[in-house]
Amino acid sequence: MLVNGRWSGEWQPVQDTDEQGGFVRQESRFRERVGSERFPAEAGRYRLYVALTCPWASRVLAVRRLKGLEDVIPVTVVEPALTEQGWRFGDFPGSSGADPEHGATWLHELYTRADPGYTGRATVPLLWDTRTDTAVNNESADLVRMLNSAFDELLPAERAELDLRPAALADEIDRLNDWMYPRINNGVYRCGFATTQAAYDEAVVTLFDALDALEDRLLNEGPYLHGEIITESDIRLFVTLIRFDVAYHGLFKTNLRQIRDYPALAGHTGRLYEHPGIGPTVDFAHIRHGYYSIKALNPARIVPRGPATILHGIATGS
Ligand SMILES: N[C@@H](CCC(=O)N[C@@H](CS)C(=O)NCC(=O)O)C(=O)O
Repeated sequence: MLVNGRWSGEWQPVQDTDEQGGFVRQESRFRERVGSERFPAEAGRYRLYVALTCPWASRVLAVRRLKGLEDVIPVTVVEPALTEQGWRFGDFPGSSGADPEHGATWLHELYTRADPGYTGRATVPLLWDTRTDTAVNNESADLVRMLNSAFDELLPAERAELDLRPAALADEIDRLNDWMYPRINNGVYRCGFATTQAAYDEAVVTLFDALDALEDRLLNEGPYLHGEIITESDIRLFVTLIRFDVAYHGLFKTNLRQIRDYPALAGHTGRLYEHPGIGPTVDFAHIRHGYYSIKALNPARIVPRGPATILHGIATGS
């Protein structure tokens, strides 16, 4: 990570732990908004830096595509494997090559450009303002909301009208998001990055209890988490579940069941994967290489070949 603007030590995944050895994720540092006076909505002005292995970045990418913002917000994809200095720009298939704005080698160079005294991790997603050459926001929860509405004036009516958090459902969406985050989205990381047996045991039981609850919810109230329309909650769930059988089940030891064992969750994940606004943002090679490059969990960094298919038939390209 960066300490006072300088890279220190070798990259390692565990950010912080609580007294029980449980994984604690750092708070995002850049929290400005497009649509403010400082950062007005403009086509081509902001660049989104992502890793395709990363679920947080991928939920922003899915919203970008669903809203039709590809030409408004250009994207740079880093290489999937985390190096000793974190995310690196390069030529892995599906990555974008060199950083077009600064010719940086590592993403952390952008963090110190935005804040020369930055202390913390250099994470994706990161929204960058090319006009003032600084970071706007590195919190995917904010970015999902921003892309849902802040650029609407630049979009044709049917894309502008697409609302992943309609006012009538907003409270319910927030409630479900807050419930899913610790149990499922961050829950898989709490399993994988636990540093004690007790912390892992607690996380894995909580995770599967939550999956069981969502299976029931979808069976009774589906096809989507809030009924008939796709919302932010569905995208948040999807980015975790599409990685589950490929990465988390093995590497993170979330192996009580697979998503393919849950008919409704598998159906939900498959349906979103088939959606032209969502499926193309998924890259299984990046997911596999990204997660299995984490040396602390997989010292020889061998990338497994399987599973060849997930969810009753989606090929993962191994
Ligand atoms: N709260 C952030 C978390 C982002 C995050 O943790 N991204 C991971 C990849 S999945 C990352 O960039 N890790 C690099 C590091 O830990 O150094 C968000 O949701 O945007």
